[in-house]
Amino acid sequence: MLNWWLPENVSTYGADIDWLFHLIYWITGITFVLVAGALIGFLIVYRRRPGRKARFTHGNTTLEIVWTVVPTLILVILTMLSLPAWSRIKMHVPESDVHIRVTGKQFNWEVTYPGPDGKFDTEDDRTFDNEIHFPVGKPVVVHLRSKDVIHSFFVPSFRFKQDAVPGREIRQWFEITKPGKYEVPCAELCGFGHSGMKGWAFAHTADDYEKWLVANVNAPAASGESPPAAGGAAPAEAKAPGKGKK
Ligand SMILES: [Cu+2]
Repeated sequence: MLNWWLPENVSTYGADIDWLFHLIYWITGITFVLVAGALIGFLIVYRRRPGRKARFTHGNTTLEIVWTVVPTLILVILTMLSLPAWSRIKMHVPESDVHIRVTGKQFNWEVTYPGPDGKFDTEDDRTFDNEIHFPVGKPVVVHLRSKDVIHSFFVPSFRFKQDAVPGREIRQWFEITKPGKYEVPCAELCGFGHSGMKGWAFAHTADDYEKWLVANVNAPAASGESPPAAGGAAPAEAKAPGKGKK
């Protein structure tokens, strides 16, 4: 239903979001057609004609109660239907051994891996610009930060969208089902270069991710040199990672 206009869903929880999206789309779409149709109908039926006088009407109490109660009920039911998905996706971060810090800044995504010690802010951290690599088939925990203004880390195919807020670290997660290269735009107007703020998410098979990690994150960094290119470990369209800076 209507999948021709949403990007392919490759996330384990994407179907829960798409279902709600489509439900709300149809409710608001049908409401729009009914309201616009009634508006046009009234415009024609009650148009000005010679000899017809305008008449004051107080309204219709029953009708007003109905059109207040029905939308209220719809909103309450939508809230009830959304709660399980919201709770599963946003309120709980599953256990994982893949933790990646993503920092928004004007106008880049900085992606930091904790390195072999598994801890951020240590000597062996590795940071890349505008590319995030991770394996499919397991939860990936993103530690989202911002250096300056509010950005929004958005991966349409993952049904993942989360603001990055200065002064806070927000932990969110996704689990991807299909290897590939996916676009990561910034979805919050964050300044002059906002439209060019775009990164790429590389979902690897477990084996390819291991190879990428060994080649790019776990390799001892020679001083003054960039870490080796991803080589065969990354998908064909993957370019070599950016600067491997501390
Ligand atoms: Cu931004």
